[in-house]
Amino acid sequence: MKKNTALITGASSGIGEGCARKFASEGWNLILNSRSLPKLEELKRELEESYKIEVFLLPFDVRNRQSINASLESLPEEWQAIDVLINNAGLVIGVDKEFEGNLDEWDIVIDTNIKGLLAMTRLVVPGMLERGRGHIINIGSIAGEAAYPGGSVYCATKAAVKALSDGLRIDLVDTPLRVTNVKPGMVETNFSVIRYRGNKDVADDFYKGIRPLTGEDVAETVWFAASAPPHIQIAEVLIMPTNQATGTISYKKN
Ligand code: 8X3
Repeated sequence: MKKNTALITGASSGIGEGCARKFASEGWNLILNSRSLPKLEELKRELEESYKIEVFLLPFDVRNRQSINASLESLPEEWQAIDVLINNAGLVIGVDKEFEGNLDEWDIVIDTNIKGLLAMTRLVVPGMLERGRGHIINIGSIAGEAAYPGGSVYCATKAAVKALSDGLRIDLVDTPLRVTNVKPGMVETNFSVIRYRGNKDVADDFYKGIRPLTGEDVAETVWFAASAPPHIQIAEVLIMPTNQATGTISYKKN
């Protein structure tokens, strides 16, 4: 029997890698994207061996539209039927105030978190519609619920992910396709190290006194949405550590 296929962006670490492991363990074939080919190659080797599935690698930066186009067009015929698109690639750089931050860094955040996600959706959904089958799972964030100190631009991008998810759900309402926005709170991944510009001590301190979620924890929720019966659309899930109550990072317990 033909296996299902998921395309995961930002799959070389964190939530994306967690999703790759989870879907592979459920017997799915995977198209894995990230900017870093060596990490993807290692993951491909491991998952193919452990789970007897097939992995196709598509290294590109979701900010580069030409590269996304060329990569998706290069997909061999047998890899074109994508059942689930997991728009996971995303990042935050810095904790600057809106009137002090670096506009070039914010371009990277906005172009990745919003425009990259939108481009992937724009290019993958038409094929899903033709096949009458598909699920778009966006990795949003608790940060999209309300702005928090030092999070202005990142929070804005995740509010945009909510709007894009809701808008797509409206656009697809008369079709069998489903749209899910998974909104994690504190997840311990490389994400925080980049937020603090590589300062691992500060990043670790961010989680002091709290047991954060892992990429694998979030992947379980993504799988829950993907494996629901076809008439059930898990529209949104907000998931956070037990000792986190709001999205305001300065309110964290420590
Ligand atoms: C990441 C969640 O709370 O660290 O999307 O901003 S938070």
